[in-house]
Amino acid sequence: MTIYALSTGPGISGIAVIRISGEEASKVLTLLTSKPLPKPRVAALRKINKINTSELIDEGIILWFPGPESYTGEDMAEIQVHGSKAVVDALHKSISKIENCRLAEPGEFTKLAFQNGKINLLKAESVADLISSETEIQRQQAIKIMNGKSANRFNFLREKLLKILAHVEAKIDFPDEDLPKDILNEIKKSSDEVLKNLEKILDDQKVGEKIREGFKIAILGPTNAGKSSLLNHLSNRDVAIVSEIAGTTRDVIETHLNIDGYPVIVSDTAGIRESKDEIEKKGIKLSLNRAEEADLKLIVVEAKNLNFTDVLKGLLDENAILVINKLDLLKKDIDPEIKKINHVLISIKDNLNIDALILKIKNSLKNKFITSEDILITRERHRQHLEQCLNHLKNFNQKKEIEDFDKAAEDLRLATRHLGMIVGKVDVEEILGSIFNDFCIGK
Ligand SMILES: Nc1nc2c(ncn2[C@@H]2O[C@H](COP(=O)(O)OP(=O)(O)O)[C@@H](O)[C@H]2O)c(=O)[nH]1
Ligand SMILES: [Mg+2]
Repeated sequence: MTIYALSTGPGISGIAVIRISGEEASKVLTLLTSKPLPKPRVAALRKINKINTSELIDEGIILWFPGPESYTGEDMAEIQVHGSKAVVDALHKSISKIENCRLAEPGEFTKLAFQNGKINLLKAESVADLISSETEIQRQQAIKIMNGKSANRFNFLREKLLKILAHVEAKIDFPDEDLPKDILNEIKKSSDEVLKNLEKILDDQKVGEKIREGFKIAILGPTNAGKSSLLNHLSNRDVAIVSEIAGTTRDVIETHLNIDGYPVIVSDTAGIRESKDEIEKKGIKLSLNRAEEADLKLIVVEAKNLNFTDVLKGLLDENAILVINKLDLLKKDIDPEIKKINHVLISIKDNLNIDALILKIKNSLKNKFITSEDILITRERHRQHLEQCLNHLKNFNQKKEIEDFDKAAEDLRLATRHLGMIVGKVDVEEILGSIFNDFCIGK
């Protein structure tokens, strides 16, 4: 099958690029242009006609990438036309009339690239991350992984395990021969080293995942404290309804922000209070769930009314900033006990001290995002395989002491397999779907 798709974003644009991959790619080009193929990888200006007629669709640049030196490893072509819906539709319709050609599925080009051995799984994932990166730190992370930063490390550790496995299997094949002392020592040294490496990689405060998914800030507090006002102020637009009626916000409202290059997801939540209203109660439950998941909590209260309920007290931990709002209404000084808590006094109405609050948020972000060179995990998938690998390796380390080589070898095989699955060095059909389904069509 030959696949085709618009690879640039939909909508009006100067140029739209349509990619074609598969055996019929050359035929598509010759049928659309009624001319021989251009030289490989050299741009050529061509008139592009509807199939089987001489009716012009548009004039544009075509590129011919014979396989295997192409992104997917198959024969590929690119057609650059003007980026209008009508031009793209006409071109798609023409290509669809050619035998064995169909529209690509989401992520199918990159999936082919992986299946044809052009890229590994980590690179495929990082292509998706780069495409969806919104902030500088996300772009930097995606490009590092695309360049093989984590694949090299995981492959290096996997090679070490494979070497140990070779020794252990030799022992199984020749049970009467004792493994020489120096080889046993080497096995111990190597497996300890891999184990330490894995533990270090896993001890990463999930920074890679936070960068990819966004740092989660939850705005929490009693009703009417100004939580929705704060969300709107931070987002610079009216995202949530602000009203003096207590209990206005019931659902969780989320916005994505870019604070100094850090990706942040801020969620405004229902005010926490005793309520008899079923819907409001559900909203409050959602608020408390958000509080649990959040990397940072902004606990917003009114300056004039600082009665902390037990629930609020429980939320005020080291990952929380107490935001005392409506400073404009405050006539006297605040309670010295409260002053001891990490807090900031603001007035959203009069725009007082908001800068100080943003600075506090930024500092908290910086502390959480300290990126060491060792951040290799960017998805839960990687973490799970690494944890499994670590567990099997620990089992192996225990067993080999008692010379139970058969079982030890099985643990080692499983450890190696899990490490290989991160990069895609084993049969990975079952995880392919979950990765490539996140892509958009044309990638
Ligand atoms: N005086 C004063 N009123 C504010 C301030 N911030 C918000 N409000 C008002 O407080 C009321 C409740 O605000 P809202 O953002 O809906 O509170 P929420 O229930 O915590 O989401 C609204 O009438 C706001 O205009 C402030 O800094 N000073
Ligand atoms: Mg609200």
